[in-house]
This record gives sequence, C-alpha cells and structure tokens, in this order.
Amino acid sequence: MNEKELLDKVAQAIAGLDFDGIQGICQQALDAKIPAYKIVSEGMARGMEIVGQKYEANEYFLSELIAAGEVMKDGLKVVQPYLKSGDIKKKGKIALGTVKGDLHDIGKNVVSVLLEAAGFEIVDLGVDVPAEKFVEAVKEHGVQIIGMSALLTITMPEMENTIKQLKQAGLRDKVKVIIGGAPITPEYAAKIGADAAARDAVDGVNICKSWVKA
Ligand code: B1M
Repeated sequence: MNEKELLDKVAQAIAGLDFDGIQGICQQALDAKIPAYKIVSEGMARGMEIVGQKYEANEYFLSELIAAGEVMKDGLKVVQPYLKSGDIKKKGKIALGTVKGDLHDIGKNVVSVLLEAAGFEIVDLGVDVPAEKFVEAVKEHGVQIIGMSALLTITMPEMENTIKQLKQAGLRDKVKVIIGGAPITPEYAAKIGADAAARDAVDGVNICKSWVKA
C-alpha cells in the first residue's frame, strides 16, 4: 500500500469509528515510514472532517461524534511517541485553550500535538477557558504565544474578550495571539486584533515557528 492509501485508511478508520482497527492501522503507517505528523494532520484530522460531513448530512449523530473523538485519541496513543521532539531545544512556550462556553477540543489537541513535535512547550489550559485564565497563563508561565480555539459561532466573541483583557492587564504587547477553529477567518482575526488565524494545525505550527525565529 502506498502512502496515500495508508493515510486514507487512517482517515477511514476514524470516520468508520473503527475502535478495534485504528491502532493497528496507525502502526502500519508508522512501519511504512510515513512521518507521524502526516499521519495526524493528513490521516486523523481528515477522518474527523469526514465525521463532521456525515454529521451535517444527518448520517451521524452526537454519539458518533463522541465515539470518533475517542477513536482519534486511541490512534494518537500510538503515534504521539513518534512526534516527541526529544532533546530538541524548546522553541518557545504557548498557552493553548478552547474558549469559554466551547467544549470542542479535538482540533486544539491536534494543534497541541504538532506544536509539541515542532519543539514548543505547551501549557494546555483545556476547554471552556475564560479570558482570565489566558491572562494568568501569560503572568504565571511567561508564555510568548496564546492560541485560542473556537468551533461555535456563539463562542467566537470570547476570543475578542480575551484580547481586551490582555490589553487591560498591559500584556498584549508581550504575546502573539493566534486563533483557529472551523468558523475562524483571517478577516475575523484582523477585526478582533489577533495576530493571525490558522487555517489548520499545520498552518498554525508554521505561523508559530515564524514568530520565534531568531
Ligand atoms: Co459540535 N458543533 N457541538 N461537537 N461539532 C460543530 C462545530 C458544528 C459546526 C456541527 C454542525 O452543526 N454542523 C456545530 C456548530 C454550529 C455553529 O456554531 N455555527 C456544533 C454544535 C452545534 C455543537 C453542540 C451545540 C451540539 C448540541 O449539543 N446540540 C455541542 C456544543 C458543546 C459545546 O461546545 N458547548 C457540540 C458538541 C460536540 C461534541 C461534544 C459531540 C463533539 C466534540 C468532541 C470534542 O471535541 N471532544 C462535536 C464535534 C466532533 C463537532 C464536529 C462534527 C467536528 C469538530 C472536529 O472535531 N473537527 C463539528 C462539525 C465540523 O467542524 N464540521 C461540530 C475535526 C478537527 C480536527 O477540526 O476542530 O476544525 P477542527 O480543528 C482544525 C482547525 O480548525 C484548526 O486545526 C485543526 C486541525 O487541522 N484549529 C486550530 C482548531 N483550533 C485551532 C487553534 C489554533 C490553530 C489551529 O491555535 C493555535
């Protein structure tokens, strides 16, 4: 099987909720020397996209969405050790979180895994993260970048609120702010005063890397 076929198989295992097969298929892809980040970004994330489409077409319901997230987590257990940057010097510190009111974390977790693999230190604030917690992360952990994720249109304004609170705390100039999630656009990022919007996880990693270049 070639690389594309194997990546399709990973995507299909997620989309088909294949709890029993996902780990074996991920191992098969690793054995075929497909880079781990590709298995995550072009196999698993693609599989979740298919799940989203099935949900929108009323083929899948909430229970399938939750199950797909679990299948993805099982796959990540196999792939994640191969993403570790080992003794690569840490590039910088990023606080990542899904904004207040929003519980979607699959995309954020993909971004987190790939950023870590790229050599960043991650402070994962989890989901439903209020603006104050992002502000605290800058004060307590000295992060250079804040990454916010939102999947719901009604939670997008929380991103703007966080940026406002960073300004009020006098910290806005100390950090770069990147936002992402299905409804997020570069226009929205510009409107709320974020530094960038990421199209997907790989784009997000590239943007963060460009910010920490010496
Ligand atoms: Co929800 N949900 N959901 N859901 N869900 C959406 C977002 C929705 C579009 C589905 C739909 O109706 N068509 C819709 C939102 C509509 C809207 O706001 N306009 C929706 C809804 C309505 C809801 C509920 C309200 C449903 C309900 O209860 N009736 C509810 C809300 C709960 C809440 O958050 N308060 C809900 C719940 C859930 C589940 C819990 C069942 C589950 C989440 C499980 C989990 O995350 N642990 C879920 C899922 C899975 C989805 C869909 C199907 C898939 C999201 C996903 O994981 N995609 C989604 C439909 C869709 O997106 N097509 C949907 C795969 C993931 C890899 O992609 O998250 O886009 P994504 O991340 C990408 C990029 O966006 C980017 O990189 C990632 C990888 O490439 N990225 C970043 C994301 N964050 C970034 C941050 C960065 C950089 C890049 O910063 C550095």
